[in-house]
Amino acid sequence: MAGSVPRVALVTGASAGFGAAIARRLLSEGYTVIGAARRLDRLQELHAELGERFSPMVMDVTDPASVEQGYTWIRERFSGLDVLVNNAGLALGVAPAHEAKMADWERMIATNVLGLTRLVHCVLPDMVKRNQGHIINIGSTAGNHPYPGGNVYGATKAFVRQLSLNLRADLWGTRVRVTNIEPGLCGGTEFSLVRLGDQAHAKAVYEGTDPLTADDIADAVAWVATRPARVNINTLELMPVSQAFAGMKIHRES
Ligand code: NDP
Ligand code: 8X3
Repeated sequence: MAGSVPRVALVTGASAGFGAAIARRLLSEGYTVIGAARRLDRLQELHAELGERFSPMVMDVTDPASVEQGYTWIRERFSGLDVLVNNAGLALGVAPAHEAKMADWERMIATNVLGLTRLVHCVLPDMVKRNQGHIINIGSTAGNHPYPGGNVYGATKAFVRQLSLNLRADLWGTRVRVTNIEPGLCGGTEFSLVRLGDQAHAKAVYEGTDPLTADDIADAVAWVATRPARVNINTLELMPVSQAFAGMKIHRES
């Protein structure tokens, strides 16, 4: 669009998986994209691929100073942030609750709950002041449907869903939008490697399935972001066709 000011998006967790795909997709939609994560080498590779409309930013969402510093950098360079994609997140382990490591629970909460909330708290006042902006959180089907071993990971994503809906309530009367995107099984990212710790177990998660891809999630993000300004997609849950609700389990004593 000749003469129009480019829209600016911050994508957290841009060094891999969904985040990298979302960054690519938003660039192709005309956005200027800041891609944040901890691994600078990965972000630099993306910068080399995507060019000058992509800015790599080292950010650890669990570190308040790192988030504040990153957002200050954005404020100094751009007139405003149009889209925040709160994507950085992780699952650690699939052990039942009584065998899980407290350190893993703490890290998931620090990243998926506190990190995401910190970003929201940082950007929201400016979005309200400008009366525009869109926060797109990446939740999960794990926040809607319990499963064995999902314990704290699923709980963090339930938090993300409810926070997203509650933000909508508080933002009534403004033009600021909030969406929670809730993907199910999705392959081709580092999610299962991070969760399970080795390639063999990670690969086994997807064997014989036709999972969602990171590009499917990027499509969903681009779609919600490009709806007319009057439209707010509250939640968007996606699953691969090969995944469905498998019913309640009944334990029978023999
Ligand atoms: P990946 O492991 O491929 O990517 C996760 C990204 O998060 C990486 O870029 C990583 O970057 C970043 N990240 C992790 N911790 C931090 C941190 N403390 N600060 C900043 N960035 C961080 O996973 P996916 O792309 O698959 O997952 C992305 C999101 O989607 C997550 O929130 C996940 O829970 C959710 N999700 C994933 C599904 C799936 O099946 N794959 C399904 C539903 C939801 P770095 O290590 O460089 O910091
Ligand atoms: C990731 C989807 O089913 O592995 O959030 O929890 S699942």
